[in-house]
Amino acid sequence: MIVIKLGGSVITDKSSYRTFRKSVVSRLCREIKESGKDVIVVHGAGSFGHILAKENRLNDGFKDEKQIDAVARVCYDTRELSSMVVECLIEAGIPAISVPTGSCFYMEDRKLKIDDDYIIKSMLGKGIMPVMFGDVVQDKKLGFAICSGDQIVEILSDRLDAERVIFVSDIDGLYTSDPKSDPDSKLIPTVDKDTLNKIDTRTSVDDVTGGVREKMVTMLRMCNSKRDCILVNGTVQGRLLSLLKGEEVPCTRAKSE
Ligand code: IP8
Repeated sequence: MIVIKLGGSVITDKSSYRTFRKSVVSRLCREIKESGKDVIVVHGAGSFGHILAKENRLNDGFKDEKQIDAVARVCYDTRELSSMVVECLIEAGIPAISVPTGSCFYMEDRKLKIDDDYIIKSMLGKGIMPVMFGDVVQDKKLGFAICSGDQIVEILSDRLDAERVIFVSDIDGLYTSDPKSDPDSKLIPTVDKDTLNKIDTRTSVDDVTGGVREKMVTMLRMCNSKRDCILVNGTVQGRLLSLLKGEEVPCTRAKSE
């Protein structure tokens, strides 16, 4: 099983509220289908989640009544986004069902809990892809909190014993500095804890669940001798497909100790 996270930066325009990149998502879904691999997709929230979540400090948990409208709005927006992603999967010939994280599961102090994975495994057993996504989730300690798609990826990879995890983003991988502002920055093909500590991974885009550094830390935590963890650019046509086919592509791989 391969777990693929379609990042918010690739499926939406993160700087513009509720802007879905339909043609990019359709192409990525076709690439997944064409690879013939056993894949489960998780997606981020992008501009369908982060803008309002940040404005209303939803990741701080319940602080005042004024946040409640925003909780409902963000849940509405992320569900709409997920329906659009699932539509692209179905159009590509992949039967998929959106499984809203905040409607099916809960959190405890910002940690996602999936006590019962029957829904997920039952769909998979029937050849249906359950699609989970970054969402506002009810939290037993904080009232509610933001669950990032990365957290979901981490849990699913363990539960489904994934041999590979691919984070699809809008950059080729991890760079020595921000490639959007520094023309001399270089792609790092393999990253370990030491390399990560030495580089500058600040990003300019607002993100309530962390940027590239957080992603790398997650990737390093998830990879092991049996599980590969890779960050790849999904905005380049055919790159995900090549990676899935086992070809060499520009990307960053997390290296286990
Ligand atoms: O885009 C964040 O999920 P992510 C979810 O995977 C919300 O970090 C609602 C901001």
